[in-house]
Amino acid sequence: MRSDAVGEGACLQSALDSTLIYDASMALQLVTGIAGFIGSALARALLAEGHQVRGIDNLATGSMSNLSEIIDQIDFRQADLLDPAAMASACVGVDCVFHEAALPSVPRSVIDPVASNQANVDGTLNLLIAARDAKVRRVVYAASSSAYGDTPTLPKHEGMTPNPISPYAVAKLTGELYMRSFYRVYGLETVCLRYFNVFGPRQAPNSPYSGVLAKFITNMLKGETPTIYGDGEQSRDFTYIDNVVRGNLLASGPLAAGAPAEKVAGEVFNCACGERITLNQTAEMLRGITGYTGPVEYAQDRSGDIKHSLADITRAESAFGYRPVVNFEEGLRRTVEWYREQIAAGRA
Ligand code: UD2
Repeated sequence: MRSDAVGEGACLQSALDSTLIYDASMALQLVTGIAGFIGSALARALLAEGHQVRGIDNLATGSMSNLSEIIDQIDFRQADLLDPAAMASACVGVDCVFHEAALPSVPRSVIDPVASNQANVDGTLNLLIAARDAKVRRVVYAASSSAYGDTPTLPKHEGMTPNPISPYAVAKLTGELYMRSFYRVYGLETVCLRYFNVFGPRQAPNSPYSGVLAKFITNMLKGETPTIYGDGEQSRDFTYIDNVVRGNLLASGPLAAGAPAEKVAGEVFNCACGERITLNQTAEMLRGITGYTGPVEYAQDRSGDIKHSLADITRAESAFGYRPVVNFEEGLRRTVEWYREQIAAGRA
């Protein structure tokens, strides 16, 4: 409800908003990377809002187990972003594309920059061409906070000049530039959400490229020693998955009362909590939540790593009412509980 709406006007506005929600729910939404932890969370949220959901994934880093509860309710296609025919077919009849598919990880891109570029740049371009040709209404893109690089200014705001360090950061930023280009040149509504270190249930913990929280939590719950790269004084604006899902729903358009095209198309928005914490502090907090009493190891810092990251989230708030719905500590508790259940059930 808008704060300036009162009395009869408020009822009318409420009815209009409900109509918009109902109409949008009839539409088909495409989630790329649907078997990943972000894509699958988004798919569950879209289904819960009454949408039809189609999803693609090449299963390079995603897992079908993330879709086990919803597989009967979605149109799942195992397909690669680099396959133009599969992308053209996936975009037919789609209202909004949520582009979550990516080859993540800074260190992976340092080892193999070509693979990062293929998946994150060539794949994104293929998808945009298919979305344009199918006359998709909007594409919401999972951009990355890594675009800011190591500029000393904190918090990072969207008006800053990008300064990517790793090949991964360059590739994700290039995806943003293509998003903006496709709005300017072809009129395809695109919105870039720069995610800041997303974490939560279903994030894969077992790869050398896994996100730090998935690794630390599973290490501690299993009584294994976590490794901190560097001195542990680097900081992150860790963002619980529910916040990113909320940001996507708002940025995608007529869902609820969010994001009219004139405010968001061709634009970039931070999607984060707006708070930062060091790895050392995080490890201490996790000791308290998990009950881990063992040591923490320190190792050589990673090439391409960023020291501090913190988002200014006011732009997304003023454009489409984004606000974090779950804070860091609560998100950490929920995530630990989820991994605890998985480990108890022999699934992690
Ligand atoms: C970057 C982006 C993030 C997302 C992600 C995708 C930034 C600030 N963030 O995350 O938004 O796009 O890439 O991959 O650029 N670390 C340890 N021990 C471990 C694992 C990691 O100490 O076992 C450290 C790592 O060196 C880094 C921090 O933890 O300083 C976070 O690492 P990460 O891989 O979880 O995420 P990051 O910040 O590279």
